[in-house]
Amino acid sequence: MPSIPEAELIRLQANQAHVRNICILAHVDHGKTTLSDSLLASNGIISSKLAGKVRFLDSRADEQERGITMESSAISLYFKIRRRVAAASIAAAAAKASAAVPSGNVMDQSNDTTATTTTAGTGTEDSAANSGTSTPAETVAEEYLINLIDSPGHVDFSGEVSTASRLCDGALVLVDAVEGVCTQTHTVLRQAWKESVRPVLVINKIDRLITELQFTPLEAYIHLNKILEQVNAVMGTFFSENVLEEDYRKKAEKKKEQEGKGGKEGSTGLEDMFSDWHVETQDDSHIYFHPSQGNVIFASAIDGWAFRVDQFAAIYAQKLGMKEAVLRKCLWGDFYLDPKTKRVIGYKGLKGRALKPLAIHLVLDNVWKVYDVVVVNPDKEMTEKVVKSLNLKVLPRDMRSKDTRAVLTTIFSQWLPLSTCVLLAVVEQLPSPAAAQKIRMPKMLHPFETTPPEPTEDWEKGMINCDPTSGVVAYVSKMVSVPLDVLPKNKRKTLSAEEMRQRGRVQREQLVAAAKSAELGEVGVHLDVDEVVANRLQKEAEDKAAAEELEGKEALIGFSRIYSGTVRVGQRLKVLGPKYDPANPTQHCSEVTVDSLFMIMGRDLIGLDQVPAGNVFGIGGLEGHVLKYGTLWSAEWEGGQNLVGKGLETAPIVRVALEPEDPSQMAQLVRGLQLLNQADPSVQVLTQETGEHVILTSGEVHLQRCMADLRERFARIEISMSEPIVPFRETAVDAPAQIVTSSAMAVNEAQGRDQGEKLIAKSETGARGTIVATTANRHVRFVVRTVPIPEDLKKYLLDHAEQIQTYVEDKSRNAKNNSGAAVLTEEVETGEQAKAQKKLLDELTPLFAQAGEDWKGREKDILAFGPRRVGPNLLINQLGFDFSRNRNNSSADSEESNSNGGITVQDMAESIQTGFQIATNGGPLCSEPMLGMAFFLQEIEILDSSQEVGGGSEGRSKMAVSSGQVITSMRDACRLGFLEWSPRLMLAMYSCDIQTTAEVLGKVYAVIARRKGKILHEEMKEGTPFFSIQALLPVVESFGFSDDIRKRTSGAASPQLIFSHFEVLDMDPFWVPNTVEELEDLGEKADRENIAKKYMDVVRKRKGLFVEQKIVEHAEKQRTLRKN
Ligand SMILES: Nc1nc2c(ncn2[C@@H]2O[C@H](COP(=O)(O)OP(=O)(O)OP(=O)(O)O)[C@@H](O)[C@H]2O)c(=O)[nH]1
Ligand SMILES: [Mg+2]
Repeated sequence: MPSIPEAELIRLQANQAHVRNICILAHVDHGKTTLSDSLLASNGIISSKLAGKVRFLDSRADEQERGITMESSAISLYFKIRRRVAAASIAAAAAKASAAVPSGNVMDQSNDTTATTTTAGTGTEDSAANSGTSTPAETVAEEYLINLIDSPGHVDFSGEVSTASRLCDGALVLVDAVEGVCTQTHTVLRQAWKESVRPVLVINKIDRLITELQFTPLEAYIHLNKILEQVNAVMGTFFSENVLEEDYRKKAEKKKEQEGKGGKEGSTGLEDMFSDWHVETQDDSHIYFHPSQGNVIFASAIDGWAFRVDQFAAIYAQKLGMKEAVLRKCLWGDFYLDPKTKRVIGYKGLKGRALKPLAIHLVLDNVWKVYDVVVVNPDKEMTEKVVKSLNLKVLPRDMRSKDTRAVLTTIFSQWLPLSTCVLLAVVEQLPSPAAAQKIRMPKMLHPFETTPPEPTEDWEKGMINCDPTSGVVAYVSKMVSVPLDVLPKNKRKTLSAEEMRQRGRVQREQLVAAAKSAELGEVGVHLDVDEVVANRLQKEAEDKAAAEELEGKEALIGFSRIYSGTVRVGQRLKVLGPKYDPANPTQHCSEVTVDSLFMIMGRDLIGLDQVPAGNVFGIGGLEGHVLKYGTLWSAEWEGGQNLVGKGLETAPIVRVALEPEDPSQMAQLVRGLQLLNQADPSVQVLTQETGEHVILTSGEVHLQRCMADLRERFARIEISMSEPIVPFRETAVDAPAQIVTSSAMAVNEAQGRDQGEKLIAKSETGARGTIVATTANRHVRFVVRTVPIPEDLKKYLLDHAEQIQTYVEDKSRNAKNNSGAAVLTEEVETGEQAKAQKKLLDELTPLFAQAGEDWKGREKDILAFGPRRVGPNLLINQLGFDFSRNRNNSSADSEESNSNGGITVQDMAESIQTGFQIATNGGPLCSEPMLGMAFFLQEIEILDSSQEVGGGSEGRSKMAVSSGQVITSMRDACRLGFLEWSPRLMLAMYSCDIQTTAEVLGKVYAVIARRKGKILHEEMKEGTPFFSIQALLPVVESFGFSDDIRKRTSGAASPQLIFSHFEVLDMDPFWVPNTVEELEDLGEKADRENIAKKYMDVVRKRKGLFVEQKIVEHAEKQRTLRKN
C-alpha cells in the first residue's frame, strides 16, 4: 500500500467531525504496540507482512530489546470509508457524515450502517462483510484523520497513561483473552473514566484460546463472556461510585440550603428514600460493553484479524432472510437458530434441545475452522475449500506457502482485516473532538460541580464548542525530547520516486553530454565528467557534515492538544505553569512565540503552519517555559485557567545518586539531568544537601530507562550510579526493652556527656521513654516523654498526610510567627482554613480519646507535625500553658526580651521544635525518618536566666548559644527516648502482582520467599491454567526481582511492582542472643540472623555513620593453612 501524502493528513485536520483522537490502553504485554502495527500497515507506513512483528512504535532500542513500551508515541493515520447507500439516501448520508457524532449513549452511535459497506486504506474494495457487489455510483466516500497514541502498560510508566488519556477523546482498551482483567486494566479503565474518555473494548490474543489453550468454540464463548463480565463489573463500580458521590454532594447541598433557610423541620425521611431510588434508577446501560452494541472487538493482533459481530450480521442477514439490525442484536447472547424453522429463537424456545448459540454457530466456528485447517491440522485441500466458502480470493502462490502462519495472515487479511475493523469501530463508536469536548470540558473546568454552570466566558465557549475561530487554549501534557536531525527543517528532503528518477535522468544526460564533448574535443564546453562527479561528491560531503553536526543534539517538543482556536507559527501565547492560580495571574505565567508546529508521526515529524482546535500536535519553542506540563492560553485573553489534572504517577521510590565517571564532565551531567527532568513527567531530579545529584524513579525498569536516556541522549557521558538507595523508616514498639548493647550506645554517641555527668538521661521516676535533658551550658532543663503513637491514630495521620500538609502549609503561609503555638488552635484567618482545621480536630478528637488518658484532649496541644512539619510524628505540649501566648507571664515582645536580658521559655520554643524536626527526620537507628512517634513536652525550666544572659550583643550571642544547645539537647533527648522503647526498622513494601502458569508456580514462590516476600493471595483464573498471585515484597530486596523471576520461569511470569506502604520489620536491630540455646545456635552477636541489623548497618555504612563490626581477633586460627 502506498504511503499517504502528508498534504492529505494536513487537510483533514481542519475537518473536525472527521478527526478522532484516541489512545490504546492496557495492561503490560496485552498487545497494544502489535495492534498499532496493523493500523500503521494500512497506511503504508510499514509493510503488511511485517505488521505485528516490528512493533514500529517501540522505536527505542531498549524497548525493542525488552519487548515493552516505555514511552508513549503518537501517529496520525488516514482512514477512508466508502459507505454503500441507496441512491436516494446519498444526500442524507452525506449530511449525516458531516454532523458531529452524537454524544450520550454509546448505542446511539451505532450509526445506521445497515446498508453500508466499508473500505479501508486508500480505497480498495473491502471484502470484510460483503461479496463485492457495490458499484462506485452507490457509494459515498468519507475520509478520517485518526490521531493515535500508543501508551506503555508497565506500571512504572503509568504517568504516561495519564498523559495519553488527557489528550484523547476515546480509547481502545485491550484485554488479553487468556489473562483477562489485570491490575493495570483496572487502572487504565479508571483513568479513562476519570477523564471522560470513551472506551472501546478489544479482546485481543483470541488465537491463544485456539492454539494454546485448545478451547472449543463453546468453551471460548463461555470464557469470553466471563471476561466481558469482569470488565463490566469494573465499569459498574465506577458508575456506582460516581452516583453515590453525586448523591452525597446533592444531599450536602440541600442540607446547606435548608440550614440557610433557618432550619426547616427535619426531613420526613421520604427524601432520603427517593434519593436511594435515584441511585437505582439512573440509566447506566451506556457504560457497559456488549458485542451487540458494537463496542467490543475480538482480535488477534499478531495474526492481523479482528471483528465485531455486526460484520457477521451483514453477511448472514440475507442468507437467513432476516433484518440485519435484528440479527446484530442476536449475534451474542442466548439466541439460537432453530434448524427446522430456520428462525432465531431465544432460550425458552430451546425446549431442552442442545443447540449452539448463534455466536458460536455463525461466528466462532468459522474462525476456529480456519485455524484448524491451516495451523492446528494443516490440510491444503480443506484450506482451499474454506477459502472458497468464505468467498475470498487468495493467490495460489500464497496458499502454497510452507509457513502456515503466513497463509493464516493472508486469509484473514482478506476476510477480517484488523485495521478496517478497528478503525471503523473508532470512527463509529468514539466521539469527534467537538462532540467529546461538549462533555469533557465542563467536567475538566468544574470537576466538583454536579451540574456545571452554563459557559459565560469566551474561552469557556471556545473550549466547549471546540471552536477553531476562538482564542487559543491548549494543554501541553509532556515535553518529548527528539533528536535535532528529525526536525523537518533539518531533515534532508526525501525525494519521491519520480523526483529521484528525474534527478538521475538529468545527471545521466549531463554525463553523456560531458563525455561527448570530451570526445569531440569541443572547446568552450565547461562540463566534464570529473566535474560532475566532483560536484556530486562535494554535495554529499556537505550533507554529511551537516547531519553530523546535528547528530546527538536534542530538542524539546511539547506534546499537546488544542481545545479552542487555531495555533499558528509565530503567534504569541501565554504559558501557564502547573502552579498557576487564576487568583494570582502574574505568577507562573510567561509569554512565548510559537516557534514551530508538528504533526507527530511516530519517530518522524511533519512541519505544519497551523493547527485548528481538536487536534493532537507537537509544538516547538516552549523550552525554558514549560518544565513538564502546562497550559497555553491566547495572549489576548485576560487571566487563564489551569488545565493540569491529577495524574496516575506512582510514587517515585527508587533513588540513586549519580556522578560522572570523569569528574570534569559534571556540567554535562547537570544539563543532562535538566533535560531528563523536563522530558519525563514521572522522574524527580534532586540535588541533596550533600551536593549529590539524585534521581527518583518509580521502579527498576523506569530507572534503567532513565539511565539509558542520560547516557545516550541527554548527557552523553559515562555515568556511574550508586546502589539504589531504598528508604526506611524508624519506629518503636511497646515490647520488652533489650539489654542495650554497646552498639546501641554507640548509636547514641551523640548524647551529651560532660565529665562523666550525663546531661541527657533517662528519668528515674518518670514513665517509660521520659528523658531529662539539660543544655551543656546548664541554662535550660526540660523533660520530654517519647511514646509510640497508637495504631489507629498513626493510620489516620498516614492516610491524611495530604490534608495535613495542605492545612499546615496554608497556615504557615498565613501566620507570621507561629512558633510555640499549637498548630491546630491558633486563630485562623480565612474561612477555608477554619473549616479545614475544624474537620481535622473533629476527626482527631475521638482518636486521641481512644489512645488513653495521657492523650485525651491533647489534640489541641499539638505543637508540630514532623519531620518537615507535616510528617506522621507529633510534638505535644503537656506544659499546661500555651507557651507562645503566656510569654513567661510577661507581655514583652521578643525584641524586648532580648534586650532586657533573660531567656524566656518562649525563646526556646522554636529551638525545641527544630530539635524535634531534626530528630524525626533522622532517627537513632540509621538516621532515617521516624514514623509514628509522639513526644510530650512535659517540663521546661530556665535555670539562672537573668544573671547569665545580659543585654546587648553579648546577651544575644549567649542567647544564640543557648538556643543552639537546646536544639541539640532536644534532638538527643528525642532519640534517647525513642531507644527507651523497643526500636524497629520499617521496610518500604511493594505490592506485587504476578500472573503465572501452574507449572512454574513453585519457582515463583521460591523466588518470593528468598526475597523475604509474603504471599497475600493466590487465585486460579477460572477456565485457564493461570494463577494470579498477590504478594508483598520489601523494596530493598526487589532489585533484579523481575529478571530473576523471568529467568527462573523462562519468561512465563512477569511481576508488576507498585509501592504500597511501610511495614514494621518485627525484629529489634539490637537484639542479641541471650539464652544458652540462642547463643549456641547463633553465636555471640547473631549478626548472621539479625536482618534488621543487617539493613541498618548497610544504611549506616552508606551514610558514614558508626557501624559496629566484629573484627576477627585471631585471624590465623581461622585460616586453613596448607601443609606443604
Ligand atoms: N498469541 C498472540 N500474541 C500476541 C498478540 N498480540 C501481541 N502478542 C504478543 O504479545 C507480546 C506483547 O506485545 P506488545 O504489542 O509489545 O504488547 P504491549 O501491550 O504493547 O506491551 P507494553 O507496551 O509493554 O505494555 C508480544 O510478544 C506479541 O508478539 C496476539 O494477538 N496473539
Ligand atoms: Mg507496547
